[in-house]
Amino acid sequence: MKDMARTADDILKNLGLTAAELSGGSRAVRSPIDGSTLAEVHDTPAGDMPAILDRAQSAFKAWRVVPAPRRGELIRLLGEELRAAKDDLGALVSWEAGKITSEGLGEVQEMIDICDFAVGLSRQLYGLTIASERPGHSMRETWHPAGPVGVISAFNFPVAVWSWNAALAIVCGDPVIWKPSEKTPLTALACTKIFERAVKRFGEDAPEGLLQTLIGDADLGKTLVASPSVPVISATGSTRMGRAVAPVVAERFGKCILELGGNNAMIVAPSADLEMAVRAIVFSAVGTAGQRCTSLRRLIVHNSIREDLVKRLKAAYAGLPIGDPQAEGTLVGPLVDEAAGDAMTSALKAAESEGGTVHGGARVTEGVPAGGVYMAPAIVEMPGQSASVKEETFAPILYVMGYDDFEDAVDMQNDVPQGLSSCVFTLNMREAESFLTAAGSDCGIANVNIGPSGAEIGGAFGGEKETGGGRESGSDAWKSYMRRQTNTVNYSAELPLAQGVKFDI
Ligand code: UN1
Repeated sequence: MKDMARTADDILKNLGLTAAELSGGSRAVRSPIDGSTLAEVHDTPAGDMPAILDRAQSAFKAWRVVPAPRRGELIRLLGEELRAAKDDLGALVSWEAGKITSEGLGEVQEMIDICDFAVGLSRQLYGLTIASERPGHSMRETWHPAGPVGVISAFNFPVAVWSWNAALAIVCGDPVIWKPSEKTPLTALACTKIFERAVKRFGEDAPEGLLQTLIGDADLGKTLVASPSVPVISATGSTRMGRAVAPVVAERFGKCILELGGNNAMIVAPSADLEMAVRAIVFSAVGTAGQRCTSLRRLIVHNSIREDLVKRLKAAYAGLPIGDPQAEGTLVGPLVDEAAGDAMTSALKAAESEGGTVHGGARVTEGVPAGGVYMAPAIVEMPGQSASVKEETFAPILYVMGYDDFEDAVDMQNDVPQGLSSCVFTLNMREAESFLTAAGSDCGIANVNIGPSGAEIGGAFGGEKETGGGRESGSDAWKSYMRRQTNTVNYSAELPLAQGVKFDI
């Protein structure tokens, strides 16, 4: 049962959004759950952009000289505020993006995790010391703040992806200008409030304009992307969006961190623990209604176990609770909007015309809230990796293909334009280890005996090919938010030149 006390209005109020911010604007925000209007928010006027960019520059000048561990203190406070707001923000993610409650909360937990990571990082923005070839000289590498970072995020992880970027950017000394998806402005406004609370507690050395949030459609994003005063653009979304963003940023010699489409596969070998594989498949293929960039979309199964596995999956799919994502027990919530439902239906039609056999995939209207787009997840048995399998459709569609030879399976896994996440289920260590080698998976993420989605924040997140090549979140992804400087210091009384060059005057 739904907790009736936790209406979207109550949650928005708890999070600090005011009536003036939530009404009278031109942008109606609809919940994917039932199509109800959650608020009417105000767009950022395009004419405000010059002032926003100027404010980010001034904030940068002040923030870049605040010691990094002190900058980390702001993110520590942000983590505290997020802990306090976890239930409300998680519930708002559910209202605005249609996620089941546990996944909404999980997303906020991912924010808290990256804050913890970034706090530690704020004392570890290390450079190298390098041996100089010249006597009496020392060399080192220093990392400096890059400048304002433009963050473009998608509806499906409306808050976590912002936090991966913002937590790192802020400890690295960079203000953030955030352009969230036009489908999820409320969670963005809520995060902005939470951030402001942390800033208030932090004190006077936080300049105004450390975080500025743009509400509106693609035009605001276009201005941001084209602005030479924003040296780093971190964009998450479709490959189509990335193709529009990357050349504009390259043209002005800015840096892009792109996290674009995925078409993630699992290879299931004959030795696999099938019971475990089924659980991993179902979570990664139907979790978030197939709307993660890491969702499992392709299953490459050894032909000797293919029939058995499909049978088990069909049984698991038949029992999936589809419906109101805020009701206890629901595992599959709605797609984000009608267009997403239509895209799923036409992808299934295309697969059929390519020789596929579709199980499931119909629109569900019984036992679900009216006004939302609820689709039964689909399993599609394909004769091979045809055109529609190579495309990313943001919906719960799982294409199943067979293989006989492990090397062929790896080739199939790699034979798509995208390169985000991948995995193998096997108990054969030769297969497992070879999947992780130079001749194995070509993706940014490659796993053994776990699914392709649900990555932890400690590792670098991102992928190759049409996924865009960017890395966010853990490991040394912070380096993309800073500029590298090589320093040579001469502490001798001579002036020797490198490479033995003589130039006596
Ligand atoms: C995304 O879908 O854009 O690994 C991000 C995962 C999550 C993040 C997904 N931690 O599935």
